[in-house]
Amino acid sequence: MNEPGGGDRPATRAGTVHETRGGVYRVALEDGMVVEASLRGRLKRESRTGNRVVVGDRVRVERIEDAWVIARVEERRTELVRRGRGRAAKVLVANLDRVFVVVAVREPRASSQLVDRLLVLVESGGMHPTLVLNKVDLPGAKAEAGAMRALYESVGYDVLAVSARSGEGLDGLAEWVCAGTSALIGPSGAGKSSLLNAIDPDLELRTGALSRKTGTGRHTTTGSRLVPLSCGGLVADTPGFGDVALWAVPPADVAFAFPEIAEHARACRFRGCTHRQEPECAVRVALEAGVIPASRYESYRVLREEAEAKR
Ligand SMILES: Nc1nc2c(ncn2[C@@H]2O[C@H](COP(=O)(O)OP(=O)(O)OP(=O)(O)O)[C@@H](O)[C@H]2O)c(=O)[nH]1
Ligand SMILES: [Mg+2]
Ligand SMILES: [Zn+2]
Repeated sequence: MNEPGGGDRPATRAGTVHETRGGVYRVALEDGMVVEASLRGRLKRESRTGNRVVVGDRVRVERIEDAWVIARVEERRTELVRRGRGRAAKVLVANLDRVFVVVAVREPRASSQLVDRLLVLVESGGMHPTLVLNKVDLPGAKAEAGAMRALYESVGYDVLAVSARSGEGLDGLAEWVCAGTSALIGPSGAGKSSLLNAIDPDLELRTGALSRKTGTGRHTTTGSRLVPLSCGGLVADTPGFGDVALWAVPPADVAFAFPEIAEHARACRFRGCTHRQEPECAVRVALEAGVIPASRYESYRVLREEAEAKR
């Protein structure tokens, strides 16, 4: 519909939503022009019922008199969905090529369960994240990062150990974020904004101090937006979150979000094996042989039970 030149409607132009703020959508058009648009009536009604237009959405806009209107939203290739305890699932960013799960190895130290929750969140959205271990400049953090790297590489993740402060490992991260569209997610205070500033000092994203009382971040970044990097590439700096719950993930799908469990599950005797007490469970055999790390299996068990309780 509404292809350029066709019909009596005005021609529409393709673009990508870079920022949303109170009903105003900043859209970058394909020729580099940036316009502020509102939603056409039907889309506006849909957005009130939860079908929101988000950052990263590919849209078609048209000019009506001197205003721009989003006439259509293209189908999404991927969705990064936030699922938190006690809240409705919410799409944060659409059409990402890559997601980085950023955690600090110290200050605040991320538990393996938190890391697994974040990885699972991304996997359940159909993407395979890269794990970024930040703050390796802190005393003792290198050894910690080394152990985490070994564990997560063994189950199939790319892992980067970096420091926004010392610049260590940043070349590796820059190589990834300077191409395509990516997002950084992770708990508040992990250093997501600091990493982006270190890669591209022109960004001047706001970064925050850690709370003295809790040692965690204070949600310095609010709202998501896509920012163009001077090296090329678009990146979403998202607000920190660590309260990930598997809202609305069918229990049987939880295993698929753990690549190493999914791989062994194919050899289980029973088709609907939950990998807990069934006989001839290939997952438990791999666990006992040390092929599946105990912490990963433990996270699987906890998340599976959570998903079952939500039914
Ligand atoms: N030692 C050290 N501190 C860092 C590093 N990166 C970030 N920090 C500090 O960690 C704190 C939080 O950094 P931010 O970049 O604001 O963290 P964020 O992940 O963007 O947090 P939210 O926006 O709240 O989600 C700040 O005090 C930073 O200076 C690092 O590599 N090493
Ligand atoms: Mg931030
Ligand atoms: Zn099994």
